[in-house]
Amino acid sequence: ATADQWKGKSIYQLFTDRFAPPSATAPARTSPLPETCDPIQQTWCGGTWLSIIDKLDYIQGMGFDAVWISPVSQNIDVYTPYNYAYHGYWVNDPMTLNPRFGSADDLKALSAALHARGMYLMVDVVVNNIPSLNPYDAVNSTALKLDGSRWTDPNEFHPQCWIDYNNQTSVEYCWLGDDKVALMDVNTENPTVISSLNSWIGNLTSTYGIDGLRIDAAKHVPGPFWTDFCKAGGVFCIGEVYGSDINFAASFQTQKWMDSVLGYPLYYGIVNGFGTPNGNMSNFVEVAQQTLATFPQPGLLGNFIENHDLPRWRNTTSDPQLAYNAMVAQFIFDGLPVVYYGQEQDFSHGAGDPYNRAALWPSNYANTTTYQHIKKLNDIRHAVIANGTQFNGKNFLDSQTTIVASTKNDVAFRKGPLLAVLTNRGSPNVPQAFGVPTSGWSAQSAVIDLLSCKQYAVGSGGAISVSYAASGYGGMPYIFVSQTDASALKICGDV
Ligand code: ABC
Ligand code: CA
Repeated sequence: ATADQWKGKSIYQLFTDRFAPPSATAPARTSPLPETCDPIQQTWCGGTWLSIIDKLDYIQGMGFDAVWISPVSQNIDVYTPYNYAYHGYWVNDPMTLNPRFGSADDLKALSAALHARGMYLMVDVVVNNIPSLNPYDAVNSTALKLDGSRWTDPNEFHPQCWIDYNNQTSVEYCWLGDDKVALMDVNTENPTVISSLNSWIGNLTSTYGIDGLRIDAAKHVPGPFWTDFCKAGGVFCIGEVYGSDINFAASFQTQKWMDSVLGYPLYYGIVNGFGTPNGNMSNFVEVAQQTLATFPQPGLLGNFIENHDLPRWRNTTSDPQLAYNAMVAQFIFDGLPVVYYGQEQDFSHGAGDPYNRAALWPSNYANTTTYQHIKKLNDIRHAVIANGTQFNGKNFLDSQTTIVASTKNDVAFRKGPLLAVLTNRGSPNVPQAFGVPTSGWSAQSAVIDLLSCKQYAVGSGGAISVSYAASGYGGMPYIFVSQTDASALKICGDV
């Protein structure tokens, strides 16, 4: 699928090994399986491509229409100082499927099951690096063959050096990882490497019906490599450009290296703004404005508040209302929401890798308040998109977010017909209010908050005011639409 077809999708990110256990319909491939799955053990918990199919109702029931799965290629299957390659990122041969997760038919079955539901499949791909346990002796042909590396000619790697993050040349040519598990840097300028990777990626997407690619470690490869790679893949490419630098991240779009990148800069803005009670809202506003001004297509960014490399949101911030506000920013701001499995279960165990990668099944896939909140946010997006609801002649997807008002604790932004009114005050009710002077709607008209389904009156000059004094409601987020739109959207029934 193209970038245009992805616009408006909403993505659920999962680790194949950790999302769903093998069951009667998706039998175990490795046995015996661990009884419990403790992430600290860093070993396989047994999830497979077939077991994902068993739980698609759970994902689709939350309103997602795309699933990003962890890498599908073969990994080193040996014990390392960081234990085992359950996460799938230690790819030693991109061109072979990882038998831990199933067969070619199983991956096709997953793709077909998603497509039957009108959902897209996104696959994580790792081409920058190949792991080695012998960093200082890794790049010789004997060692490479022993490691089962796809590349066996030393010229297919860059010489050993560890990355210096202050130097972009080093970021591109030196090695990720460390001397326990080195990630040898693939020579992505070598013509053999280029042509085999390009023909492989075209094959992979067509053979398995893959609709989009998440490009691992995108900033570690000279950008022009990706232009041809993504063209060969023939589908939407979204890169991982880990860091807060907006200009650098935006260059992937401006230089046309790939369609888009994950919204790392906005992530830091959301953390700064909503990650602590009374946090730094002006930082959120600044990052949001720069993001909108710098990316040619902010509507294609992948917006997240946690992932497999970062702390769980609830690990650093236990207040549920801060999480609900952060998620409204994640869903209503320009971009595609990307929710990391477990976010809907309020997983809080996880200050980082490997704790943030717990198995989902101990949650019993419960219908939590957060699951419902996410479902509501997805429903709202789907409804405004499907209805083509307009504001000033533009619909939701075609209009760019504008910051309408802000204080040191609050922010209001509009995207098309929706006005999000958010705060970082947190749960306690306080005798304070936030007035948005010009909501965009006319005085005396009525608006509906789609989250509470309550009606609010627009005051003189088009002002809307929300109070944080209501007992038990405190600092909840609001998503306003005009009453006319609300009745068309049906999110709140007949209003
Ligand atoms: C293993 C162990 C860990 C151990 C680690 C050293 O080795 O499991 O316990 O701590 C895979 C596995 C990991 C594994 C690694 C290494 O391989 O998943 O479990 O860790 O063996 C991608 C994937 C990631 C994957 C790889 C490798 C790449 O999402 O899961 O890891 O294929 C860098 C890369 C980024 C990479 C990330 C893990 O490391 O750029 O591609 N992710 C700075 C840099 C970033 C850097 C980040 C973390 O540090 O700028 O480039 O990411 O090292 C902000 C700044 C940022 C700054 C952050 C920390 O602070 O704005 O720039 O990021 O304020
Ligand atoms: Ca590289």
